[in-house]
Amino acid sequence: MSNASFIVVANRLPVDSVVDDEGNRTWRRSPGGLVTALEPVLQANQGTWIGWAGRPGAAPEPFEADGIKLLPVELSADEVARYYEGFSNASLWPLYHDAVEPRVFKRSWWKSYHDVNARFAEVCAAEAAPGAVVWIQDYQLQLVPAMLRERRPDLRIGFFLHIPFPPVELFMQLPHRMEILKGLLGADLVGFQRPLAAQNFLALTRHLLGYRPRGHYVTVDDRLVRADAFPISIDTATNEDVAGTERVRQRAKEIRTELGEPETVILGVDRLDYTKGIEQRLKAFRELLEDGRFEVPRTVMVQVATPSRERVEQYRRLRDKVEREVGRINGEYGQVGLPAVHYLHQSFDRYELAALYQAADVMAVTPLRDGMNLVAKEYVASQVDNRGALVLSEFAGAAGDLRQAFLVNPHDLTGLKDGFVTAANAPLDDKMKRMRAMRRYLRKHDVSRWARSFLTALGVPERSAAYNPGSPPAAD
Ligand code: ADQ
Repeated sequence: MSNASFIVVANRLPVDSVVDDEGNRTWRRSPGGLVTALEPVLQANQGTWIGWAGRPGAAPEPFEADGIKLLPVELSADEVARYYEGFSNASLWPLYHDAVEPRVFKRSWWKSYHDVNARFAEVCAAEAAPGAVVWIQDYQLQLVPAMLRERRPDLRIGFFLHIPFPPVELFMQLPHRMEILKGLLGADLVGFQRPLAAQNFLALTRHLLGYRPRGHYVTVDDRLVRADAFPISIDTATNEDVAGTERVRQRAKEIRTELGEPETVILGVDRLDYTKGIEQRLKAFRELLEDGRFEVPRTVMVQVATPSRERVEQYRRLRDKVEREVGRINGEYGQVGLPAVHYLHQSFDRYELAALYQAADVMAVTPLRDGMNLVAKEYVASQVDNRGALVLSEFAGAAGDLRQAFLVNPHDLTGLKDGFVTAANAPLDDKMKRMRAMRRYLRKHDVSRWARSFLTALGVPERSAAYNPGSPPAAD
């Protein structure tokens, strides 16, 4: 047995395999708030991160990065297809997002999901020191809490779901619903993005298992399981710092020049995913041009659609539909050298992303359903002059935190169009007041506070140096 007293278990390791200039294969840390938030805790506790390294086939040997042990778990090509692309992304993902796209169930996918979860539990059980704290992440690993408890009842186990948790009647469609619910109940603490998700989960324990949840707790075999909301956030200070650099300010100006100095730039930045409401947003924009309420080149749209899950059929179809719609809008409303929609199917580094955020007058975050949506929070943190306007879907978890946004219902096209027009035409002092309030909120509620509050609830001592070496916990 190893001696890791704090372990993170996630589908992916927080690194990507890359080939350097000399042709050697090395690891590059993948960007993301989760690793930033958990790094201090992992470093202070001889922590280990367990996850897939991103390539099918034999797992690389464990290695260290920035004082954190990374422990790769093997996935075969077949498991990537069935456990990851199949059960996780074609069954669970659409179902948990209110079935905005039909979910597909295949029996062979479930077996693979089960086997891979068991492997993660096995690796973790062998790695954890006696009494260690284990924090399991997300929908790909919902069976791990119970599988781990069976092997190691001495551990303190937390689970956090990054996506929505569906209401009882939707969850009930899921084959193997009982195993999944029991899997999650293996944890001591099950965390969700929003209070409603925690309530859905507790209601389900009553409905499926006849338990009697009280407040945030439910008793399972003489053990108390807590279900509660812990809205995730961003590394606000770093986002603000990057946005405040001369490089970003300069680049933001350049972008506006490259766009032809429009009066209004509307921006969307999303993984190319059907939950993000990209089609609805494009349709709203097209109708606004049709109605003459927006006019090119005074108003233009930039849509960044990050490549995502391209081997899953629904995602390939979505890409075709989005690209057709962009082509249609540009065909009808663009001019030579002045497209109405600038469409970028690419990834960007954090400086370019911050510059895009800063160049945008209106940020369109219009998911049909979203656990949180960090893009909305990154946009707000990047508005160092407090000038932008955020149009935000009521169905994003972020709407519970960013209450001063221009809230819209993306299922209601007329309302969505009105939301864009209101945000684009809002007086500057109104926009600045909203933006200041949201930035204040994010400074206080950043990703380390999120990690701290989850771990405190899991029973890691509040004042433990593990949380935040060198700096005291943020005051309320
Ligand atoms: P996602 O669905 O991936 O996350 P989101 O929260 O918006 O969605 O995070 C996307 C991240 O990717 C952001 O940090 C953004 O900056 C980055 N990104 C997007 N496009 C990019 C591009 N072209 N280049 C570089 N970076 C890009 C899931 C859930 C969310 C939940 C998060 C965290 O679906 O609801 O907020 O996990 O819990």
